Amino acid sequence: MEIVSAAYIISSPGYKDCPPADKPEYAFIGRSNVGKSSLINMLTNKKGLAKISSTPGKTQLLNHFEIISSDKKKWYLVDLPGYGYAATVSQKARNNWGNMIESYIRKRENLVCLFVLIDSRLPPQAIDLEFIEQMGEWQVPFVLVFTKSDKNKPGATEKNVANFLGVLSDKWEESPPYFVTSATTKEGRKPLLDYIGGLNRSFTRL
Ligand SMILES: Nc1nc2c(ncn2[C@@H]2O[C@H](COP(=O)(O)OP(=O)(O)O)[C@@H](O)[C@H]2O)c(=O)[nH]1
Ligand SMILES: [Mg+2]
Repeated sequence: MEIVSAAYIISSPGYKDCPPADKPEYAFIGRSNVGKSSLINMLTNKKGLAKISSTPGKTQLLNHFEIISSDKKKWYLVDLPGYGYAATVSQKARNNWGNMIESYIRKRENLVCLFVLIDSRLPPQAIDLEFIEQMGEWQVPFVLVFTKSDKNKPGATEKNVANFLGVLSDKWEESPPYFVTSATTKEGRKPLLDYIGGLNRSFTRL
């Protein structure tokens, strides 16, 4: 599958404000700066499509992009506001984030797959493990995407991925599906698009 066109639609303050839930939807979440916006630009081959923010945790909006792919399907990509804030972000803003993300993730009917982005350079981080734990409690399936693989020395990505999956296996019977990506080298682009293409084929109209 290849992306034919990608367009920014709207930024919504909450799930109720999102565009009609009439197409399959894929959302990206993860720590601020993990590479969510860069991944969307890499997948769509459009450099400025999702804004690459230099002020982590500032934007608290759900950003919808409408995609048309070579198989003539229409679907949404969503750039979600990240977790893990600068110290300057207030408790109120953190609670807002939590409420907004919980309603979006648990109520958005057309959400086919939640991609949780993890920095491939780091050992397992508590903040990511906590978020994943929360997905378990909500019984929301997810897929992992290990980002920024271009920044690793040979072997380091594999080691960090294995460590991360190892920690998850203490609590989960099955490992989640995962991808390794780089917005710079475009590693992982085709596997990720093909995965979405497969899910789009099995999406039944709401
Ligand atoms: N080398 C490299 N840098 C990346 C990659 N993905 C993101 N970045 C950089 O990491 C920073 C944060 O990226 P951004 O997409 O804004 O992260 P977001 O906050 O999760 O949306 C930016 O400076 C990006 O250029 C990647 O795959 N490789
Ligand atoms: Mg971003």
